[in-house]
Order: sequence, then C-alpha cells, then structure tokens
Amino acid sequence: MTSSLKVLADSYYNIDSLEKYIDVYRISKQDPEDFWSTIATNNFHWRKTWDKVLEWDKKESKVEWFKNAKLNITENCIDRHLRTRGEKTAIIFEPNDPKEKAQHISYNELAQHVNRMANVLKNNGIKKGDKVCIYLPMIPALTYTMLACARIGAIHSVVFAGFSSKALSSRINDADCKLIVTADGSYRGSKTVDLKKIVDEALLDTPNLETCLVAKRIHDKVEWVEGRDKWLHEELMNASSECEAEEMDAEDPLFILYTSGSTGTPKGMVHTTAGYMVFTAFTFKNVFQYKNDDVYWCTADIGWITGHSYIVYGPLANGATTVMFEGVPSYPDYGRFWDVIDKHKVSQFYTAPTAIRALAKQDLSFVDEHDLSSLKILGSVGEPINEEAWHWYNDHIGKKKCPIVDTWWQTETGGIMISPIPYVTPTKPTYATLPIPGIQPVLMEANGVEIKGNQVDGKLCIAYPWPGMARTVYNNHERYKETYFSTFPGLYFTGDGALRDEVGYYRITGRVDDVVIVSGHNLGTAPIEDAINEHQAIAESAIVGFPHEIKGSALYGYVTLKDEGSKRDHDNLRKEINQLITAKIGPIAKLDKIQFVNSLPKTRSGKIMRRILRKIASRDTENMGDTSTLLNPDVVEEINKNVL
Ligand code: 6R9
Repeated sequence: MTSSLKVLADSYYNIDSLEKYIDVYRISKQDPEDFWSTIATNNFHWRKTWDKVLEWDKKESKVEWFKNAKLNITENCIDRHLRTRGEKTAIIFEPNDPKEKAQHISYNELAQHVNRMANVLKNNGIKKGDKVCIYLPMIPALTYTMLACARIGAIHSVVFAGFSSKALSSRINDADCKLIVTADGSYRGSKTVDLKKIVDEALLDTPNLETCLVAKRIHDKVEWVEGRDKWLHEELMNASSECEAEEMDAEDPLFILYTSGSTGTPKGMVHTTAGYMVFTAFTFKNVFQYKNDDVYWCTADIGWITGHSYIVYGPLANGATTVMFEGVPSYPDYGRFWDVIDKHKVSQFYTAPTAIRALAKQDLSFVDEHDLSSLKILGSVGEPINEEAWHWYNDHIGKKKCPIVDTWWQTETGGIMISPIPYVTPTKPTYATLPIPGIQPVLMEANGVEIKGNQVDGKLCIAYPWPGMARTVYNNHERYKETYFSTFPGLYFTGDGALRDEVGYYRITGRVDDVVIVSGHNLGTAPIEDAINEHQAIAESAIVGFPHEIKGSALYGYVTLKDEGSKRDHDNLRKEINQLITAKIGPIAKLDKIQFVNSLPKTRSGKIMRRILRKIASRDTENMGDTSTLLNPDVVEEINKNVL
C-alpha cells in the first residue's frame, strides 16, 4: 500500500461516512494485509509486532495472522485503559431480579477481579495452554474467569449453562479440560436452576478433570466432593489482586467454543489471540459506532459467540461500558428489556430476532411505559430477521430514528462479517447489506462456478482470510478442512445461502445444510436424532426445521417405530422423546411436532432425504424437486397425507 493509502486507512478505524466506507473497502480489497496491519498497528498494545501479516497455506487450510507478534489480550482489554479511564464503568451487571441492585464495575475494579481470579486458577495448578471449562450463568464471575484465563494463557471453553450434563461432559472431555468453574445455581426468571447438580452428574464421566470451583449465587445447599470441589469466594480471599500478564504469541489459542454441524459431534472451534482481538475490536467500533459515554447492551448469553465477541472482548478492547444481563425478557414482565434500557440509558441495543418476535406479540404498553430516548442504534443477530419483526423493532423500539444493524456472522467467523454501518450504510429490511472492510463475500453455484453480478443468489463463501476466522476444529484439523474448505476449494464455505440485490446488498436466506436455528440457537439435527434413536421403541428418526412465528424455526421430527413401539400410546411416546432430548442435549432441542411414520424417504445410498421432509413440515409441497434418486417414493405421499 502506498503511504497515502496507509494514512487513509489510519483515520478509518472508525468509518463514519459512506465515502469513507467505499474508500476503505476498496483499500482493504486491494491489499488486505496492509489494511489489517495498519488497523492493528495503531489501535492496540503489542509487546512485539509481527514479522509477517498473513501466512496462508491454502492446501492445508492453515491461516496465521500477525506472525510472531507478542501480546496479551487482557492488556488490551483492561490495563491500557487504566491510565485514561480507570474509573469508567466497564461492566454494568443487571441481575435477574430488578429489585437486586445493579453493579457498576469500573476498569480499575475489573483489573483487580481478573487478576485475583487469575491467581486462583494458578493456585489450582492451571498453567499456560491448559484448558478451563466455564459453566456459569450470566454473572460477573463469568467474564472475570474468561479474562483470567486469557491473563495467564489458559484456554477457556465456555459451555452455555442451559446444556445438559451429557452435553457438558462430552465438551469437557473433547477439550480435555482440567478445571471447571461453575455456580451453586442460577436464576432464570422466577425459577432457579441447580447448576451444581448438573455439573456433578457431568463430572461422573470426566476422568481428567481435577478441580471444580463453585461460585455462590443462589445460596442453596449443594452436594460436595471433597478434594475436587472448592468455593470460589474462599479461593479468592487467599489470592492476590496482582498478576503479571503472560506473554502470548499472536496465534496462541484464546478459546474453544463448540458449535453444531450438520453431522457428527459438536465442533470445538478454536480462536486465537491477536487476529480475534483485532477483528472483534474493529467490528465492534464500526458496527456500533461506539462513542466514549455510550452504554452498550448485547442481550446474548456469553455461552454463545455473540457474547464472547460483543459482550466481552470487542467492547472491552474499545474501553466501552458493556451491560451484562442475568435475566430473561419476560421477567418480572415483558417490559424488562425496555426497563433496563431506560434504567441504564442504553445507547446501543443488540438482540436476536427470536426475542424481537416474542416481545412484539405482547401489549405495546410494555414498551410505552419506558423512556427509550437514549437509544441510538439497534442490532439484530443469529438468524434472518423477518420483515414484520424488523418494522416492529424499527417503529416501536427505535421510534424510526435508530438504524438497525442486521449483522450476519458465525461462531467460525469470530466477528461480524456483513452488516450495515449505522448512519453510514442505508438500511433495507431483512438485508445484512454490505461486507465489513477486509471481508470478501462471493456467491457460488453448486457446481463451483462463481456467480458474478447483481440480482443473483447462491451459496455464500468468503474468498480471502480475515483475522477473526477460527483456525481449526480442536483436535481435528481434517474436519475443519472438510467442513469449510472442501466444498469450494480455496474458499471458506459458510453453509448459508444468500442473495445479492440490484445494488449489491446481501440478504441471508438460511442454512443450506442441515443445521436448524431455533430461537437463535444452532442445532444440528444429527445429535438430536442420535438421542431419540436410543429410545427402545424407536427405529429411526429424521429431524427438520419448519417456520415458526416466534422461534424462527422449530423442530419437526419424523419417527419410525420398532414393532414393540407400534403398540404404544403415541402421546406418551412423544413425551418420552422430548424427555430424552432434554436429558441428552437440553430443552432447547425439544421437538414441536412429532409424526409417526412407517418409513422415511431415502436415497439409494441410504441417506434420508431431509429436503423433502423439510418441505412437508413447512407445508410447501407443490414442488418436491427431484425425487428420482429416492428408493421408496411412495412413502412421501403417505407422510404428506398425515402431516401434523
Ligand atoms: C453469530 C451467530 C451462525 C448462523 C449463520 C446463519 C445464522 C446469524 C444472521 C444469520 C441471517 C443474520 N445467522 N446471523 N442469518 N441473518 N443476521 O449467530 O453465530 O450461532 O454460529 O450461527 O446463524 O445461518 O450461519 P452462530
């Protein structure tokens, strides 16, 4: 890049006009390495800078950014802010119960909490490179623990605290975690959840896990395994609040986070230190146009990538104030989100379409009771936002004056890839609009030919590496290559379909594979089928998604019974199936509809044809597409006749 372009990119860490966006996008495409290196040089604290910006081994699908640079992400998220904004609130913790006082945790306090926690981990034998599982509700200890891991170079693996003990133990074992941090329990609206009990069950099956640290939250009695279990508050009392940050290599893993694929077990996506930091910080700054006094709130759970990137790392790297909400949108009533916005004067609000749809169904008085005038920007993430929800969000929450950023991205991408930049990119309902600078989307035909031009649709791929991309699947690089880089060699395949309109705006049309997104949670159908098939009366099953007013998609199961099962009462069986799923995966994966069928449509090679089942479940049977590869075409009619 010539020096004048460098100067241009420098001033563009914050893109604040369409002209700048167009310029900086052009620069980023001409020379992505120089673009990212300029962004990285000027906005972060490095102990040592890189020898090479990008190393890309296409054949091995191996990508390294900022090669040989040294840093610690917590020095960027905490220490460097202490001189200029030590007393600024880093985290506002809003508890489940609105009567419990919110906590304002300053950057100075955050530093102390994180260091203390880091020392607790060290005192319990955790060293650089060790894996730590975190199974905590949305309480400050969750953020402290993640950052404490990063401080000492341990790799965190956060497991969403709604997953069952089976799901938890398999993740602990897959990542070979030595220690788990959990809580005695969690609040969820008017209920409590016995987290420690779930952990106790999981730990029956995790031979290499040594220590279980338990945070006190619901002050309930818990079972105790001497030698293994320790109260976190007691450990913290004996720990110093000073802890040197470990020097990390740019490509040292920062965390593992599991995501479901279309087949097989969940994949432990590995994100590394420097690239992830640069990408989440840059995208946070631009997509939310964060200004110094803003209060930013993302409602996601930190158990998902959205929470990692846009509650914790992106905001803190920018010295922002980020809200952490423990509760649910319906407690004590459906006005809770709007109450929290009013109470903390939230300026950027980032949530999921499924929440918007659920809240839009309630009486408008829940919204109108609250002053939402602090809002400047609204965000959406997790699944396609339908037009009706978009307009409700725009009219009633944004009062038609807050741009909506419909942000498309994935666990694997680390951060936002396609999104409007608010007050810069004109928005269009249901469109994620334009790529972030540095991101090169392409649309592909199934036969591997790129679809150029506008007003086209195809399979969404990314043509050039970006710093935030996951580097591998933990312990299984072959699976990484196979899943993301083999469909279209040399390109990252997202698994999503998209269309590009007449001006080049992107609209995501959904998964092209077998992942179903229920209320914003990605669910692979295979593990659910696996769970059901364990039922002694059941022969086989196939799960597909179908459109659902609130959840976006819901699950529809087709089940064939063994002989003994055919005598059983169907409603009882349905109950048992959902109980099994709850135990094996979690309640989120329960089936909305279960149809008992004589057989499933299969291809000659024995694969269930989910495409057809999807159409039946969605009542979209006019054009079934090509059924010529079916082994048993007559079952289709029978299934369709009895659709629920
Ligand atoms: C961040 C996150 C990724 C999948 C992705 C796509 C869907 C996410 C979307 C969207 C349409 C959006 N998705 N954002 N679809 N519009 N704005 O959700 O990560 O849980 O890994 O899910 O979610 O299908 O491929 P993850």
